[in-house]
Amino acid sequence: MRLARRLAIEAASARIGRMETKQRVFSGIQPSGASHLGTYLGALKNWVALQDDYDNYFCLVDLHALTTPQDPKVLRSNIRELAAIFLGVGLDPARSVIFRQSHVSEHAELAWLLNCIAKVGELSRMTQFKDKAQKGGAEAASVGLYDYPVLQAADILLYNAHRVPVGEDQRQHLELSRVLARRFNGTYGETFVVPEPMILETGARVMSLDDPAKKMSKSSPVPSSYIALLDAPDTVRKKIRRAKTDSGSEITASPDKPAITNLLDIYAAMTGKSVEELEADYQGKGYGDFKKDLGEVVVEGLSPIREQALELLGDPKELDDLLEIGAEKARAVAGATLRDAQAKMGLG
Ligand code: ATP
Ligand code: LTN
Repeated sequence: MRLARRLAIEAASARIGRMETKQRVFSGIQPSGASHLGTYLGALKNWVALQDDYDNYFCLVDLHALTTPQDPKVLRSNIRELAAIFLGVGLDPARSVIFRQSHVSEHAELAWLLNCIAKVGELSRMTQFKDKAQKGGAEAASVGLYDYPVLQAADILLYNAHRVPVGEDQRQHLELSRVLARRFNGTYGETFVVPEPMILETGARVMSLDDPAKKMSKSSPVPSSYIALLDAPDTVRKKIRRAKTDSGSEITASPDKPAITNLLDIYAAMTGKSVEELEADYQGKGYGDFKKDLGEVVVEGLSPIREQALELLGDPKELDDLLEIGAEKARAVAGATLRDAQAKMGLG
């Protein structure tokens, strides 16, 4: 069975090699904690939908995860869990290259080259760095956290990706990748594709369940603020039942009702219905009815993913093998781009 799967992947990889006409997509997620509904609606769901139309590279960015303190044992298990989630949502190793960043050393090597053209002023303006560094005091933040966006640019540019499907919070990082690609090309000659962000209209910014002013985040210390993709159905129902709501009782989206607006957005993203349709469906009904239905919608959407991921977690060897097959394919592309960049800078 395992062997059959591997052969199928190999055959598909030969097909991937012939797909030069397709544009390339690259994106990544950190194995730094529980992947949640925001990650799913802002990124993963979109990745799955892109698979047939693009030449896809999807990466577990484990080097990025090290920019904040990680317990090695927990990190190891988070990496496998995220790999299981990648496959559980429907990423298909026969159509997409799925791999770990640390298995392809070119990521760290290109990051160094790009470090030498990135500017301190640019990195100091990154809001994610400012927010995260603020939590423990900027002086104590790691140099890795500061340099995070340069490693992200290296990820994308190594594959000459045309499109990068991410949530809204990544817009600024992507802009830096574009700036670095243009600067490198302008200084050393045409080398990198300048990537375009791909940000969905619905689901691109899922907010926290306990504070609709903050994005749903896996680094939140409050587990009830996010719905983890592996949460049991009853936990999902309970978290939604307890989610913060606004004053008043109408189910309508508006800037002065950020909590119910967020829940309506989640409902819309999970079902494909528009927020207006949902407002009409729930006219005259209360928060209780709405939350009960939303709980079922989310449970129904996430259950197949959870079941599939839990099953895959029962075979860690298979997950590791799949990631290694992906890394081999990624190295071939990344190696060629790195050598080109090195040569252009005078290292070749
Ligand atoms: P942290 O919150 O700890 O910074 P994160 O969840 O933002 O981590 P990743 O897991 O690396 O970081 O994000 C993976 C992808 O999910 C990115 O494309 C990101 O834009 C998207 N994403 C993350 N959180 C949300 C959210 N709340 N709404 C929509 N998209 C999100
Ligand atoms: N910073 C991203 C994760 C990430 C990424 C990438 C996304 C690292 N490298 C390359 C797209 C392309 C985040 O979502 N937190």
